[in-house]
Amino acid sequence: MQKSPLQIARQAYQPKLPVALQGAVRLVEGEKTHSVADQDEIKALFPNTYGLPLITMEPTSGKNASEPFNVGVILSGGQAPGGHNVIAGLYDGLKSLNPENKLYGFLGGPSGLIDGKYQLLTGDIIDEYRNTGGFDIIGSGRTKLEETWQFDNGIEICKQLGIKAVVIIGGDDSNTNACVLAEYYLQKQCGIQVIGCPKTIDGDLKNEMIETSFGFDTACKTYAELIGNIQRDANSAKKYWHFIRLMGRSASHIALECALQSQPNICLISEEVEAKKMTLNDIVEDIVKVIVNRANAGLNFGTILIPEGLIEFIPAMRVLIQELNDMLAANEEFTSLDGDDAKREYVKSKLSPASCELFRSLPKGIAKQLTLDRDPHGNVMVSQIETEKLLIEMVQKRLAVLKANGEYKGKFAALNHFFGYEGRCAMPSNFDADYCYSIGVNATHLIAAGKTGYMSLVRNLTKPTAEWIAGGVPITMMMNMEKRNGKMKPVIQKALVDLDGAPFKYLQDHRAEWADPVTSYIYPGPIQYYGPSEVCDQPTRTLLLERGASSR
Ligand code: FBP
Repeated sequence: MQKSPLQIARQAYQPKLPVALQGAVRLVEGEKTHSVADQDEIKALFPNTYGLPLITMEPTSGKNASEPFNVGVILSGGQAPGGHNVIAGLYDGLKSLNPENKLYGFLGGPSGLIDGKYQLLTGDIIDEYRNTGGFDIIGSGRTKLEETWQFDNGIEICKQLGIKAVVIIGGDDSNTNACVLAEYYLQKQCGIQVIGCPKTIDGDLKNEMIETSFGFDTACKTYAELIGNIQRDANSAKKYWHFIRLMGRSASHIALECALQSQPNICLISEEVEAKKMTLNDIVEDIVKVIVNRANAGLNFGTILIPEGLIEFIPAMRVLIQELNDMLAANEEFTSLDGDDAKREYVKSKLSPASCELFRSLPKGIAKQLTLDRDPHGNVMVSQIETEKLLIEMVQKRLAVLKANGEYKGKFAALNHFFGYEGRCAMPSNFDADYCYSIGVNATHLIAAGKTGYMSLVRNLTKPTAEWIAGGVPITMMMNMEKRNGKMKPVIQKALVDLDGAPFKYLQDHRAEWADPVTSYIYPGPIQYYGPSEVCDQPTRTLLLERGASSR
């Protein structure tokens, strides 16, 4: 396979490890834990994995040796930069414990475990994927591990391969499933451990212990580079408003981080829209004010960042989406209907009067996007809803009214963009390369110590890598009960943007200045892998602001 010079150079990059993971470790147990909410329910559902203690890895003298054992790894859900390094870290960690240890990759996501599709990962394979983006080493998938027959199939295949532990690299839903699996395997006393790793570009898998999920850093830096390029183009040509939707599902972390890096004219934050109970018209009105103000100064261009989950946070829309979720969950009647019109009529006949009214008022294309298939976890697939086009259409209409009234004299030409897939497989930044490798090595120590139901934890991330703290956090500690597919389920609590948190406050304090006719754009440029630390090794602005640090 042909490679670019950078690919070749990156293959030789040796990720940095925290001091605690550079040699032999000893596991130190801390306080017993409890779930973030709904303690009684979670405890009843997870009698064996509830209340486990936090774990910290401490360096020790000597060598961690163990009898040989095998591990299986699964990549679950959307791609996130650094997944290959988690696997490389696992591989190197296992081999340093005992060269006879083996690592199997389950192919195509969780279904690989259920269907017994796997590959033995050898040193040659791992070397090909070190420090690369993507999940193509073994593939990923969104099959939900939730049925006991699936768990039992997993036991069979693990027994055949002598697998002592399964590592699931995934987001909040996949790690919830990891914990359900860990609990089931403990109940069955089958001797298979399950360890989770915090992945998602969305940045919404974070809490008191997990400072950030891997992939968020690289994905945001990739999008921020593109936004900066667009801003420079806008500032040069001076003729387009760019409406840029950014991935991230419900949470607006990606949009917020990109705004902190690039200082656009407007950045919408879904969580704020919800808190202020804003309607679609309120949002349009806010955008229009900025456009008119800039037009008055002769500037008919600008940039607007839109989080992909925005639509779900407009209260009336949320009710509509909830009704649609409940109505469409496993609804064969709906799926058997032929054609868009029949489906639209069916939906309208089942909605409450208020939601029906809203549904009818939406452009047909957007209304249809809202009824598309849910993901296996019952979530509406917000990446398919073109909110940026909806906003352009509404802004255009409002400006036409203002123009007719003589209140707007500018020119409005808009372009739409959606950035998501462009960043999910980018070559991991140094931060993600080091973080992921550390997560992988750390997971091997949790496994060797017989732990299960834990997430591999690496924190203190705004400090130099050597000072990062490694350990384990019980997955039940992050759980609460939420409605999924119409039923209450135990799930890891999603972290949305905290409106009292430092990253949002920074945006709040500066957005008037960024909206102003005076240009405040920042052009972040591409991710740098080689060069001074202040250019190459900085974590996200979100992480720095949250941890009260100015740089690493
Ligand atoms: P995960 O939650 O699995 O990490 O997925 C992240 C994500 O990129 C979201 O931002 C986006 O909404 C979704 O995946 C898109 O899903 P798909 O890859 O199935 O199109």
